[in-house]
Amino acid sequence: MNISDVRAQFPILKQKVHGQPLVYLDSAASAQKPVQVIEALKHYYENDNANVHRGVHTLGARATDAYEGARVKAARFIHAKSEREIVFTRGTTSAINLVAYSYTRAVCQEGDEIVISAMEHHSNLLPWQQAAKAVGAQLKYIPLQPDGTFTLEDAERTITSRTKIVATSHISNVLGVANPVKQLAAIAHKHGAAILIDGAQSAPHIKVDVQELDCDFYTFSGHKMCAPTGIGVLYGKKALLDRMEPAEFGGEMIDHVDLHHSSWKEAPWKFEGGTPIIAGAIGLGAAIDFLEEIGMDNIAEHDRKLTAYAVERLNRVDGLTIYGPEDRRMGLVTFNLNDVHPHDVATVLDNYGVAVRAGHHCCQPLMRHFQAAATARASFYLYNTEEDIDRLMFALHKTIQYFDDQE
Ligand code: C6P
Repeated sequence: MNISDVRAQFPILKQKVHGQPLVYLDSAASAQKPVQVIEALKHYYENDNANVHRGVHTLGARATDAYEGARVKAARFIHAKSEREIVFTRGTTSAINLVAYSYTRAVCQEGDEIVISAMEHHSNLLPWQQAAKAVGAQLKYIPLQPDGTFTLEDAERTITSRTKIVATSHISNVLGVANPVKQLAAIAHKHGAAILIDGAQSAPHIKVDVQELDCDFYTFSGHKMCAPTGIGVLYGKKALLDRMEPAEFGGEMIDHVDLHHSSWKEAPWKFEGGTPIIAGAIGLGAAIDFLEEIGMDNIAEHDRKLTAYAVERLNRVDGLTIYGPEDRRMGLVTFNLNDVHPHDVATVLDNYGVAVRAGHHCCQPLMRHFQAAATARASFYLYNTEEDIDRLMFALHKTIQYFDDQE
């Protein structure tokens, strides 16, 4: 993996911010787009733009082929058995909402349990809260260790024969820690429960094999892996998708419509009511081609090395706290500087051209666990370099100096 070649594919990285070369360390929020993806969108709109699945005309057929071709690529990317297990959604949030709404209603009765953890992103927490209320199920949490992780022993104790669904992130967007999802899937299955894995932070960084993990549902967002915003994927085992009713009704998803009764297409199309996210899916297909050409194993190794480099440098800073365990960390590091609000840290860093995220990262329960209102987070992707991290460290030292001078 030649990093200068990779960087050259990302036009946005060539700019200056506040007179300094941009150092983009916020890919966990949204990744940048390579020319290959931008060109794929441009090509689609300049040559093939039309609605899908309905037209007999040439553009309609081309658009349909490109849209359904992207589904095949997404299936290959996560090693699904079939493209029929790939539902296009707006992103991880809408994918989880679909399962929480529809699968819960199919399998849960009053008194059943849904099990998650307090480490989850709000998008993997609120949908379950709402679903549990709707069907009278109990929402249970696997307890967290002081470092914010959970153990398989605690998962064993929390999951029971009344548990119908277990949901957790593959990689936490705050801790960067990879959860033992394969073992968790085995525990869930032992109790007859299904497992959903929130892959928003794993699909961009590591090779994912849903068959190997034996997860029932896996969700991810295109925009965090070089694709456009507004496209994501819900993977579901075919038999489970077949049990689920659609959550949206209208054009495209139907088989037969009468005045008082209608029937739908098979999965995945029954979940894609209305004109689908055609350009987004084509952009996602181009992003998958781009990432696969570099190689997901190469990307994982690069991101792991950079993360270790950043952690090692940050650990040397007096008064800096890193959240989460040292090991199993991938793609990001979350921290706080003594006495300086993370929003102030991020603002001063921005003056040096360094973009990091500050806030609760859509994980308020986890923030409360750490008794922190907010944190700063630097996240890395295939276009970042050690030099980017050196620039972060330089800007961080300037930040410390600035606030020391204020005292
Ligand atoms: N996390 C972050 O800066 P959407 O917004 O639907 O594409 O993804 C939601 C989501 C779900 N799960 C995890 C683990 C995530 O990290 C995210 C998005 C961004 O951390 C934006 S809050």
